[in-house]
Amino acid sequence: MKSKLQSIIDRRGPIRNIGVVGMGYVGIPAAVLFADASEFEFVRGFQRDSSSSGYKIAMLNRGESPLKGEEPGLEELLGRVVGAGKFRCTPDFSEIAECDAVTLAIQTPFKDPKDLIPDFSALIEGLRQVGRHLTEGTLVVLESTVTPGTTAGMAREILEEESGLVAGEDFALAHAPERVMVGRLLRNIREHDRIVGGIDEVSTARAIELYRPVLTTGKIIPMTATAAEVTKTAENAFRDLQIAAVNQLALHCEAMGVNVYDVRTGIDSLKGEGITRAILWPGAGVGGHCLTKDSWHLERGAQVLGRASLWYPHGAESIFGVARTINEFMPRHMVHLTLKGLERAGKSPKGAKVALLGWAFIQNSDDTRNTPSEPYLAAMEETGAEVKVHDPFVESYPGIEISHDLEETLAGADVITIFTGHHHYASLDPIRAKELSGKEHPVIVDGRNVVDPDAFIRAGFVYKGIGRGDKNSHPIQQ
Ligand code: SAJ
Repeated sequence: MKSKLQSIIDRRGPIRNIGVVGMGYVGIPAAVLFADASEFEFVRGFQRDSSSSGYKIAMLNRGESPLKGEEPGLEELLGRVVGAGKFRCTPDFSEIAECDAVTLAIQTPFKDPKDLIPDFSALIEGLRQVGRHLTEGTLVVLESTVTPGTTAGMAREILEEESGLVAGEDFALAHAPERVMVGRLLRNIREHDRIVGGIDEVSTARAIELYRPVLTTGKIIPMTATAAEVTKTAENAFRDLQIAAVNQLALHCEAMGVNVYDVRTGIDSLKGEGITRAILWPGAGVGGHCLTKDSWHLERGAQVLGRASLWYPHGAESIFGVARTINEFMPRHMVHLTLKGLERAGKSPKGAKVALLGWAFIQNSDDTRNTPSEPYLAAMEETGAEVKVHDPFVESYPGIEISHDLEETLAGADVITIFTGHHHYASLDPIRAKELSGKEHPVIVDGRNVVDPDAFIRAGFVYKGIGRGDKNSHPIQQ
């Protein structure tokens, strides 16, 4: 016996008109790829005409991408679908009523991860807009990373409240989390496998119809909406955990007088079916907008959905929470290494000049979201140090002066701290750096294993490095 929803969908026919809500780094590539698929007739990009981002509407309709940074193929594809009349950006949400399928790609940051309350305000606004103009048989898909339970819970309630329709009976509802990375947006959507989770079988099937045409090598992985939410948050929680594990190992190696990178090479050599170790890289900290929040979304999901049935070994904290604590500790460990280095150089931190190299959260990028350099800078300034920041990729950052002149930043420095593994820093010359510092024993703190410790020690530096238990107590060369 066909469900009511299946009958409505059959009467409506195949998906032809698509709406994408949220013209950001997830929504724009998704919209142009739907528009480029011959299976679909027309795609609307919905964008609020707000003071901060309303400018995108006219830009997109001219075939210009408002996204920063290089996105191979995006502008050319955008120009093509706009020229072919298959894509248009609009602030008129009433046009949702024309769409057979609507996806929402709206950011879901945390106000303060500690209280586990995400800021869903933008997503809620988007859901209300969609709900107000929702028609029978439409498929609604959340692409944003959300706390497990949101699609079948809050999102469903808002859509039903605004539309007067019933999810799973009058309209289809699913979660298909984005897995895109800046710089490879189109490639990721086409080539990554796509998790597609409906609140019921009919919704899942309808969502598969929507996403299959844009995949090239990627396959569809169907599941329930809540399982899809757990998959997305957990795939990042697992990465955060892997990084925390090697950060913890680095701290142990420092204490045991061992080079963590030798240990890493040894562990990584264990290769073979089912025995390979996924050991990542220790470092000065974990930034970005994915790993710093997705573990908290997962934890909150377990707390809210799991409720009373959630149970850990007596008194234990969730391993994902512990991983976050370790990764958030690493910038403080960099402060500890800096202060220990200054102590060895016989210098007080008060008034010490620190050259902080790297403000982006990831190497060779200008992306500064949740950069671990920020807590380091704040903590060092609290000790009375004067910090100058250098980053070759970052144009500007509110309240922080970012220099693009490395020699100027190094001039007079008592400490050089490498926070981001930009390739520029690999060629840092110890002799020149010492000259520029003008100090007898300047300190270098390497947070990303970028420089050769012996070269700097020979030049008279006091060296400290994450995980470098073999070098952190070296004799100081006169
Ligand atoms: N980091 C380490 N050690 C490592 C790897 C990363 O300290 O071994 C640090 C980086 O310096 C950075 C932070 O962690 O500060 C995050 O790095 P990331 O490589 O995970 O980059 P993200 O945050 O952009 O993660 C994204 C995620 N993609 C999506 O959510 C769609 C993640 O799932 C991907 O695995 C990651 O990109 C990737 O592999 O590029």
